Amino acid sequence: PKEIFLKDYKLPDYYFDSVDLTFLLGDEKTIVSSKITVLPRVEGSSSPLVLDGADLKLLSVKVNGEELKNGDYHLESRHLTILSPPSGKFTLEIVTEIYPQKNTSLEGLYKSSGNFCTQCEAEGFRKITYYQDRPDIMAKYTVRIEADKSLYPVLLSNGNLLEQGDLEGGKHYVLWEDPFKKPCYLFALVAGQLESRDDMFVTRSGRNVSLRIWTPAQDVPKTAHAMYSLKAAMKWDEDVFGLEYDLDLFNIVAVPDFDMGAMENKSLNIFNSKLVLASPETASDADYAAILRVIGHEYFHNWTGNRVTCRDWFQLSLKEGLTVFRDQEFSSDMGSRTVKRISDVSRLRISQFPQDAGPMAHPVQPHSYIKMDNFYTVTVYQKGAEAVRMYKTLLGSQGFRKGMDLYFKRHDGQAVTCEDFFAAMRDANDADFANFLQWYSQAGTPLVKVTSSYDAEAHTFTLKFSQEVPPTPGQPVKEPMFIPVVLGLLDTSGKDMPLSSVYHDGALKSIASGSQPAYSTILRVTKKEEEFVFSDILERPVPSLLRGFSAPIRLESDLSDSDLFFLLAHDSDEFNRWEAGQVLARKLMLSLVSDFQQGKPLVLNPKFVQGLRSVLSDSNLDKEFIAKAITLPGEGEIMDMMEVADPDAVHAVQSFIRKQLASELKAEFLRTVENNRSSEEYVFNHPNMARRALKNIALAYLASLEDQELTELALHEYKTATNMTDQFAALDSHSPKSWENL
Ligand code: BAL
Ligand code: ZN
Repeated sequence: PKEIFLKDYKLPDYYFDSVDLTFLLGDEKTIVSSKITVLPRVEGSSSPLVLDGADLKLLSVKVNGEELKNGDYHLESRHLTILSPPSGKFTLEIVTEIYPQKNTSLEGLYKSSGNFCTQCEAEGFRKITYYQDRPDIMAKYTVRIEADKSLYPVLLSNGNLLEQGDLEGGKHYVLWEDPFKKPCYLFALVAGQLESRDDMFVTRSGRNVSLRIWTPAQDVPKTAHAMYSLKAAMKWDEDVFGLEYDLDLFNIVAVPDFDMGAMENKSLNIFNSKLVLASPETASDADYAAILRVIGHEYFHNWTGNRVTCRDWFQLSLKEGLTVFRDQEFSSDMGSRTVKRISDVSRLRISQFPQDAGPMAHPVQPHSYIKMDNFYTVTVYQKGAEAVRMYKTLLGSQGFRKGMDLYFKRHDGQAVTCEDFFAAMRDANDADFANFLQWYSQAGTPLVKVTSSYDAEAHTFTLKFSQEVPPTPGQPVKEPMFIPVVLGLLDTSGKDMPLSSVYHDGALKSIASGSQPAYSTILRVTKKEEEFVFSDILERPVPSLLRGFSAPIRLESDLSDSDLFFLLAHDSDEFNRWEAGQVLARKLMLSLVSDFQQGKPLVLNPKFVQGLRSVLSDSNLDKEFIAKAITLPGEGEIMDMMEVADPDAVHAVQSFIRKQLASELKAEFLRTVENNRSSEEYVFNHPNMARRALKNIALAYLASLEDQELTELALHEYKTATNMTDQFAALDSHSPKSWENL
């Protein structure tokens, strides 16, 4: 296989204007006919037209209605080349034979549990017919499908249904038309024995949209939550981004064999069943939340991915980073913003940071690939979403929205690049983004070190930053990055101090907005080393740095334990309250691991117990946030921080801390279980999920005491549970690995 480079991108020599596809679906073979209107990019040119194809049997090729003979085209295992196409617009007709029943790659057209189904992203369309299989070829499609009516009563493709009817021999047909131009990776076809849950959404401009979720008949009752999620996502995109759905019909299909998880084909999203089907007996709160998120994600692609798509696959993050960011925001608005941020940051640290530090490290916009399928990575998705989040942090909600509006105004119907997105954000706000694009081109997680000092006489507070981006494969030397550091300074009562001005880069800059003082600010850290000096700081503050995890970096600061306890108790930024607790817990665990290894008795710092007690009993805090804040870092996280991992010591220390906390906070935990039981009927909403999360972590702590009375309590919770989350948590509280599942 050949390595493909971003720098070698060339515009195509030919564009496709319209594509009419006909599928004769059969159990032995499927015949695919295509009729394509081809336009040369440069008028008068007649360079060879190279089409991609794989595992296809070519039956015929016609140009302007004339069948081509062998010497008119060249056929290789993965390409069909039309040697001398006419100069000017022409029609190309190709007939191929394919065997979906034998296609086990789950790319192209294949059979899944008796139904026909497609997956074309990234390069599956070439397994259906010969085509320019690249996302910058955008065309309008019609699709006619013919199949046996009793075996395949439902025949679906993209767009609106134009016609349907019966044919001879027990067959029937449908004709679909998608009025929007799309790349072939968004083509979809489904045929089979499916039934639907039907609903309706009225867009804010009054368009009636039919919504259908298709599954095997027995699964239809389990699609209620998916339908709820779809309608919530449609409403949210209108409210937050002003983006309306653009067709009369939106279909979702759930099939058991689907590799991609879910796929955003235009108006015909296809999902693995596990991301659609849910009932209180078979799905946990986490499953329900995942369905909400993924249904939202695929729906949001209708604008970020489909209406505006990628020029080439190096731009995958243009649609995926942006759409992950959009689904994160959607889930935040449907639940707790802080808890969602904590979960997303934890995921980034657990899976993306190691990727960025290992042999697979690659930029968000990779420079080259051999097989595109390997680039659907946490870096492209999650770090890409962090890049989009930084635009929003720098521009604010309104500025970000202005950037999005300009992006759609400029690029609707186009295939574009990450640089085009950058330009829209910059131009809409007249912003100076310095070298921000390095977030796309440089791999590796920046390490940022911060030290602070207070001058009591001058009333200044100084923060010194240094940054280093580690070498990664193919990028031995790195440039400094543009790192937005959101920050507040806490006074001795724990309140955010008013910030008036900061001296940086030889200039004193005002922070206050008009006559109003600011209580937090964004530092633009762009150099290898630099400092910021805050003036009018009347007492030594405790800095709250990188609020909301404002950049995907590793941060090392000189905050003392007592600063961290202070932030845990008072920070107005809840993310940093959680972060302070986690940093303390990690330090505590590492020091106890060392005691354990030296055979010293283990003693738990009473300030840590007190810190968690105050979080647990703070009735102003969201219950799901409390559950997160009192959860100890995982054993793996601690072992990652050790020179030589010692699983026995880490396990012993974690069990010790858990038992100590359970015994010291037993009364609080018992009260928490008592006060947070679920009602009879399972309802998926944030308050209910938050109550269950808090109750179940309290139960897990109590279970660690291995007390008969508490085992009885867990058994009682198990027997009276009205949903899978509670039932599983009660059962799991007594498993030796229970802590890992929280
Ligand atoms: N486009 C592949 C599946 C997804 O990320 O939505
Ligand atoms: Zn996606």
